[in-house]
Amino acid sequence: MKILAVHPPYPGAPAIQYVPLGFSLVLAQARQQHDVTLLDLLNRSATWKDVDRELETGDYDACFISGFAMQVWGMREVTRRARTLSARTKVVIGGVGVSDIPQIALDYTGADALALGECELEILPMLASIDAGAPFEGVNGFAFRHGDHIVRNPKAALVHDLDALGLPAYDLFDVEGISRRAYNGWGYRSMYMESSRGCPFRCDFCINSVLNDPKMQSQIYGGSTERNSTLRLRSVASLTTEIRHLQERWGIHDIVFSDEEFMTQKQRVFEMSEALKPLGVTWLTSGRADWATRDKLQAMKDGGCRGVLFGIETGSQTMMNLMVKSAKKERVVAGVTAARDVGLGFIANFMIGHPGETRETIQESVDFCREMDLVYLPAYTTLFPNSRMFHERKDTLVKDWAEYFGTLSKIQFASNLLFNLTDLPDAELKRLRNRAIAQTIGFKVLGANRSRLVKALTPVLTAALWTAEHLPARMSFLLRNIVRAILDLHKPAARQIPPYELAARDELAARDGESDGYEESLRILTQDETEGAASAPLTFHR
Ligand code: B12
Ligand code: SF4
Repeated sequence: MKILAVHPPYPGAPAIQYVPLGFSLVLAQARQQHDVTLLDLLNRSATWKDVDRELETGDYDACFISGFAMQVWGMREVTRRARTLSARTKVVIGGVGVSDIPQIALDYTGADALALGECELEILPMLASIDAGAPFEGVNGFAFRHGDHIVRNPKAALVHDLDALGLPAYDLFDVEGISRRAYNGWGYRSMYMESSRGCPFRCDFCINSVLNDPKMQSQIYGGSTERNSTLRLRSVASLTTEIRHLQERWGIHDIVFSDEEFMTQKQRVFEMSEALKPLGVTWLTSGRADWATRDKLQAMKDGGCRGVLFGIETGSQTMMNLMVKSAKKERVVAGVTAARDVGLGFIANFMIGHPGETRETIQESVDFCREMDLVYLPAYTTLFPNSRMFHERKDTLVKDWAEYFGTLSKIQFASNLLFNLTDLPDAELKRLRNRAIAQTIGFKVLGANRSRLVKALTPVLTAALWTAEHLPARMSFLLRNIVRAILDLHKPAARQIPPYELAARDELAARDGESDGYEESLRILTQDETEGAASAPLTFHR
């Protein structure tokens, strides 16, 4: 069979570029028995014209599309084109943007079927069902259109032996180009890699609040499902083989582990750090600051780790509790201090605007950052599918799915307020965010005890941040780079690494003005709006 795979763009953030691991594992399964052609619009190696040409001339049996919530608009666009240009092609969508909202996503995109989460082992049976003329029937892990209703098959079993999956289909992607791009590591030749799946926690804005909650699982997927997202580890041998492959084939010398939680498994931290040492790669991973201890961080540093991405989210214990973080502030402080002591860099990720956020809790985050010598650069808490927060609020907040997905795809939500989930007025939340950033920059530059000076300068910096938000993208990047420079200058060695968004500046500048799929996507989105398919502005019920 012939399969066209499409990785849709995220027009709101063209600097975000990476090889999607879940999708490339799915494609690796498919091509064991079938021909797979990939068009990668997110990473700018294909355009909408390529999509049209392939659909028109390729005579594909199936079209696979994958993405996060920001790419669901793109899924609809691909499906729309497939319907016109290649009516017989079965369109199958998957990825975290859609996997827990089968009815909504199939209605919105018009696709034929949808993957209900992890499903590598069901890919070949699914393709066989299309070939046999009974598409998706009896294949676990898929919801599909049947006449005028949606059939939801049982969820697929989790993959327990990750080693058995083999290599992701890296070579379908432009690894050469992507690995050099800033999003994957400033100045590194870097690739993402999966060393584990799952996380034992249930933070309510995260996918694991759904995967680790049996009630939510049965509500969303029905029938019997495995009870949680079960932490599954790849063997060190399979990891080192994959790293050697990446080194030999593409000269990769830096790995970003896509693991959700690296810190809770102590022995694993030691084992991995030891195994990575002789490979001569640098690496980055994610983990909870409250589980970071000196011994783990030291082992990581000795093993070549160049930094860890701490999901701190907030400096307020009240907010940690409301987010169901299961974290104690003292332990977060201890983790960040340990990273500083050991001299290991870290990215401190923060959010603002989670339900329950108030003036006081924002001030607590500022105070926390002041004490810890951190800059507070929070992303607005965003209502994404695949979280408890989303399922609890979607019916009251989202009035129109076309508006929701259209808007998500064209904004950089970290700095744009999509939904105000707090009781604060929108303008005040935005002002408090800018003021909080400004204050922590002030304390960082002038010193934590220079309250008066910081107080005097805060309105100026806040106004500058406000102005930056209303300036063209390039100017706002300039401002972010000033923040980046401040973070970079910080001593001692264990500095707060700027978030990805900041690291991606040159990418945008270099590509500015290039005519490719992104400009075309923005044009189609605007056209959608005028035709009322994704009309702005969003309307919210509160
Ligand atoms: C690693 C990671 C990243 C990496 C991606 C690395 C990579 N190379 O893939 C990077 C750093 C790039 C990243 C970026 C972001 N991320 Co992220 N990320 C993750 C994380 C921790 C793991 C993803 C992963 O690899 N999962 C494992 C794979 C195997 O699962 P999977 O992707 O779901 O794929 C399986 C199935 O869905 C299905 N499938 C997938 N596609 C398809 C297609 C077809 C046709 C079929 C049949 C099946 C299928 O089969 C796959 C294999 O079983 C997840 C959390 C999570 N558990 O998913 C968050 C997560 C995906 N990220 C999230 C977010 C919000 C972001 C950012 C916006 C953060 C930011 N502020 O920059 C950006 C946006 C990127 C973008 N597309 O625009 C959210 C997404 C929310 C949503 N519902 O869309 C998640 C879910 C975290 C959360 N909040 O819970 N992320
Ligand atoms: S610790 Fe991180 S990965 Fe785990 S549930 Fe919380 S946010 Fe998600």
